[in-house]
Amino acid sequence: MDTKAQIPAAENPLHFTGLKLSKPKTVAAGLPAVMVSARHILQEAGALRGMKALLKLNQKDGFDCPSCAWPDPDDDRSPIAEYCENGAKAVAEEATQKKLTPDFFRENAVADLAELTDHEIGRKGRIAQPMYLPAGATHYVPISWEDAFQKIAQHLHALASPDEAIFYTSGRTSNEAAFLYQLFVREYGTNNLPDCSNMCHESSGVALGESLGIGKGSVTLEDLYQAEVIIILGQNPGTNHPRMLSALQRAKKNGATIIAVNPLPEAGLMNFLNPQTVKGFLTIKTHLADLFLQVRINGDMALLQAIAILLLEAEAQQPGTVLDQDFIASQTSGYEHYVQHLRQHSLEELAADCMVPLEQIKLAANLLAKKKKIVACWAMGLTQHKNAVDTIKEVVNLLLLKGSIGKPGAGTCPVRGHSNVQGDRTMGIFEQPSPQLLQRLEEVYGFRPPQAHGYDTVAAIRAMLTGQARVFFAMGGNFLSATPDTLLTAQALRNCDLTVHVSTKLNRSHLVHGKEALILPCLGRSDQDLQLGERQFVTCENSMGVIQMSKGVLEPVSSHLLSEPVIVCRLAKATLGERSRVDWEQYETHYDLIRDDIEKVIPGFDHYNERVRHPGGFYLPNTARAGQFKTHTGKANFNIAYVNPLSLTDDEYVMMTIRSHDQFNTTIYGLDDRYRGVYNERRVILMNEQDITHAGLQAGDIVDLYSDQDGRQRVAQRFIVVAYSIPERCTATYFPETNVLVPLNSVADKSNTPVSKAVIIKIVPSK
Ligand SMILES: Nc1nc2c(c(=O)[nH]1)N[C@H]1C(S)=C(S)[C@@H](COP(=O)(O)OP(=O)(O)OC[C@H]3O[C@@H](n4cnc5c(=O)[nH]c(N)nc54)[C@H](O)[C@@H]3O)O[C@H]1N2
Ligand SMILES: Nc1nc2c(c(=O)[nH]1)N[C@H]1C(S)=C(S)[C@@H](COP(=O)(O)OP(=O)(O)OC[C@H]3O[C@@H](n4cnc5c(=O)[nH]c(N)nc54)[C@H](O)[C@@H]3O)O[C@H]1N2
Ligand code: SF4
Ligand SMILES: [Mo]
Repeated sequence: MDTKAQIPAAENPLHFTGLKLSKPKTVAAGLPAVMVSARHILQEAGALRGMKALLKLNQKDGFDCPSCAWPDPDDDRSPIAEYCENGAKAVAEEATQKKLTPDFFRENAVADLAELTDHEIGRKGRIAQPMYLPAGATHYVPISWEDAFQKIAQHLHALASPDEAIFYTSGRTSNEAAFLYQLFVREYGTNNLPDCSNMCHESSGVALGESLGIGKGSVTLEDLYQAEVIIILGQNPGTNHPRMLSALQRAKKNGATIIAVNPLPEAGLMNFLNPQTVKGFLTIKTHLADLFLQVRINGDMALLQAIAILLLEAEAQQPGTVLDQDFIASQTSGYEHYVQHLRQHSLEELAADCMVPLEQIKLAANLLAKKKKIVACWAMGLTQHKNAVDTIKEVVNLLLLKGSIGKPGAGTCPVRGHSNVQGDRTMGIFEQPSPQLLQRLEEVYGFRPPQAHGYDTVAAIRAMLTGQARVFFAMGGNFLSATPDTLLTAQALRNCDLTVHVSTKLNRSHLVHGKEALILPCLGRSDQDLQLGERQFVTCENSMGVIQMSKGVLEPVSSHLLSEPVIVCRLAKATLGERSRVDWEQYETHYDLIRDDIEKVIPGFDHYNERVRHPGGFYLPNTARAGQFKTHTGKANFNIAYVNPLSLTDDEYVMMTIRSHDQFNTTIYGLDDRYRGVYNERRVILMNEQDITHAGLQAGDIVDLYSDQDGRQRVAQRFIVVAYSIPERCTATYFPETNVLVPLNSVADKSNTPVSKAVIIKIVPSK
């Protein structure tokens, strides 16, 4: 095996960048956030181009923020700054004026580029024209679009079955591109449509689908504003959904109580200085969490069960005042069984298990007892665990006890990651399509889509490893770095005959490639998209099910870029030719025509072209929001699950892989994690002070991390020990540096999501 390319590609260069530490912050945003936004914009896009983009970011006639999926306000928006620091960084990253010309690829061998850190790779600029890596070659060379599509078509035709190809999607892809992409892939003949959701909120989709009959959250922003209690579990909104803090601030002003559940006292959960208000500028902060429960990693289920027991006890003491008995009787199924199940547990055991003092759990139960309008928000801290589906159902159990679903001010709020990951799924990017979707495609287009389910992300890696899949095509994303078990994924990609990436920026997946490889450069969200001289817009669905238009404003950095919808149309024409029943050519001419057909296939999009032109867009129908539960029982289902106590040997720790403040997934904007007080370094492991002493270590020591959960030894070398406020036996490192330690076969039950928040590791001083 080619070890030279493999080690840096998989593990990143092992040198340090110079750690500096400060006290972790207890307040998020404020002036530093404004300063950092300005710095990124000026450095990358320049003042004029940067301002042009920022003034249209999240405006009703502008473009949707390419960063997270947090919704824009339905009502008034600030005309000059309807975004946060990390939205600005995402725009700076995309709007950069630097570009990678053919000269760049001529001067830099693939193996040399793989030696750079992700941060350095990202700094290089936008990809400016299609590039091709011939078999055995060391450098990418320019290729025409036409030849690129022909090459892909030849490879796809050469496969023994369409199921030997894999078509991945990352969640930035617009509804229009996603719809065409799944249409092409299904007409070609496979359901191999894994996506980033498989690593992200899949567990939420499964849990909510089974318990409430719809795999999406039920609340709107208005519900958050009206909530009496908001519980935030396993989420770091200050970094990953910063404008959620403005919504929380508004909810607090209306009287809401906030309970935060997290192993880390994240600054964004504690206090907020809103840089868009006078008070924020005068450094008058809003206190956010009224109660912070510092749960151990994956202690959430035990905590939630303990709270439920306390609520049942309170109801027994004052019947009819704590639980919503009418709702439970008329709308739910499985209550009796659930109560019996809870009776088998003792509060003391559950408290010990989640490592939250019983007194604090009682405070939480008291805050909930007399309240009727509760919203539960969560993200990766719940979804990326072995028992994630059951833990999320436990959150639902709590809401059901309180009748807190399907009414104003209450419900589920799984906060989505990528800006259009929810929309991509709505458009049919799913390896397990519903029979209804397949039937509609057949009725509208007249071809019979494949019926068998395809590969999700983990299954796709396995299929490439065993040679069952030979062509890998990615619509965005960075598959190598985002997936678990980096060395195995590298091997999987190298096994392919061809890897293709539709991308805006260079990333590691272009450098760890199949025998041949292609990079197809596309327009980003902020770029103007002209077809036949007319400016086009695309549409996205945010975390609360609002469909909105997005119209880029910037001059593209290169005239060779194509939009994602156009790339799909041309690829489909090259691959399917005369055989296709779809008029791909017309879709390229005007995106209204794509939307007309989405309306025919996907429910909820009536009068799509008309309604999406209304400022602010429209809400998709949501059965759980409307209080209807389309489950197999026809009711909202209580779920029964057993807590898994943490069992570790003396030298083992649980590691969660989390995001720093200066990254968007595998895109590394900078080396600081400002709120946590970690500067200029990503190779750190956050540890409890007692554990550091117990392990015979000292803060500042350099350690190697080992994981051998399944007998296969994995190592991530050279991390600096940082003492941090985190429960004992729990540790934290940054994704993607430690993905090399996440076992491919360590996945969540039912959702098959890699368990990236609970990797069992050993910590050994570096030699
Ligand atoms: N700036 C920026 N924004 C982003 C992203 C980004 O990388 N950068 N990524 C986007 C994407 S795709 C996503 S999915 C979201 C991710 O948003 P988050 O889910 O907020 O991201 P993570 O950093 O993975 O943080 C997980 C949080 O859960 C906590 N946690 C970990 N394990 C547990 C546990 O067992 N129980 C509890 N209660 N808490 C736990 C961690 O301490 C951390 O605070 O953000 C989106 N937005
Ligand atoms: N250990 C660990 N692993 C994780 C996670 C974790 O918490 N811990 N989180 C998981 C989660 S939640 C997610 S969502 C996945 C993310 O997995 P991915 O979505 O695959 O990864 P990203 O880093 O978001 O992808 C970034 C790349 O997308 C490309 N890109 C950016 N914008 C565009 C665009 O507009 N169009 C196109 N075509 N390409 C574009 C750029 O080339 C950029 O390099 O990672 C998962 N992996
Ligand atoms: S909260 Fe998310 S979507 Fe909104 S501006 Fe910030 S990064 Fe963009
Ligand atoms: Mo995500």
